[in-house]
Amino acid sequence: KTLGLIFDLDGVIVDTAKFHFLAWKKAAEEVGFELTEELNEKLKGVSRVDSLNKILEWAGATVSQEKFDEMAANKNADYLTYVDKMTADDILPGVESFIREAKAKGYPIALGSASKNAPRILKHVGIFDLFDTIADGNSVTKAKPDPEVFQVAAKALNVPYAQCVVFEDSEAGVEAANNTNMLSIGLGSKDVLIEADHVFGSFTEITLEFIETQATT
Ligand code: B16
Ligand code: MG
Repeated sequence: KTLGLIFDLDGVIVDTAKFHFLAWKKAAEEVGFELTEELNEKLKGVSRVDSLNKILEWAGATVSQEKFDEMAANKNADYLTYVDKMTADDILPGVESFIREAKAKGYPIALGSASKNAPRILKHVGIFDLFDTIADGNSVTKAKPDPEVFQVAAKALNVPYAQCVVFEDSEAGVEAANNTNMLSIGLGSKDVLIEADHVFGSFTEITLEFIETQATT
């Protein structure tokens, strides 16, 4: 039976969280708030609009819709200056070879990310062509932990939800996968990703054989 493999982007394929952090930190300064790395953790996997709403809430600030849109646009422009400097060296260890091996075995591959910049990032690091479909912030209306983004990916791959495997670094993403009966593989800390079916520190520790056994039993 076939398996659909769905990969999150930030934290799974590349570490763009550090660039989001720098850009949000600058945006937060505009409303007199200092964004810490600890608070930045809460922005992982969260959409651009929801991230700005959280920051304004932490800052105790209210802004007009016009200012809100301007802040979000400036943050994104700032973020893209970092993205545009990315190269193949920014791909996280082990993930590209894992995808290539899975592709060689005929498994369909999808991206399932909250980012609206996903195609641009994948093209920058040179692996856009490895994906059969891209489900991202432009394809959905509901954010993780709603499973919409993974369901859109599975439908495009034409694989039943129960035969899909999701690779995620965020709690919301793991929850989203679990909410639609997909196998959830966490990338990160076992203490944080407690809901994941399995957790690994990095892709260098994951074998395709292990995923095949877990997904078919
Ligand atoms: P953009 P993922 C998420 O990516 C990031 O983790 C999150 O910090 C970011 O706000 C979100 O994408 C939206 O990104 O501003 O580029 O549309 O982990 O879902 O791949
Ligand atoms: Mg992520």
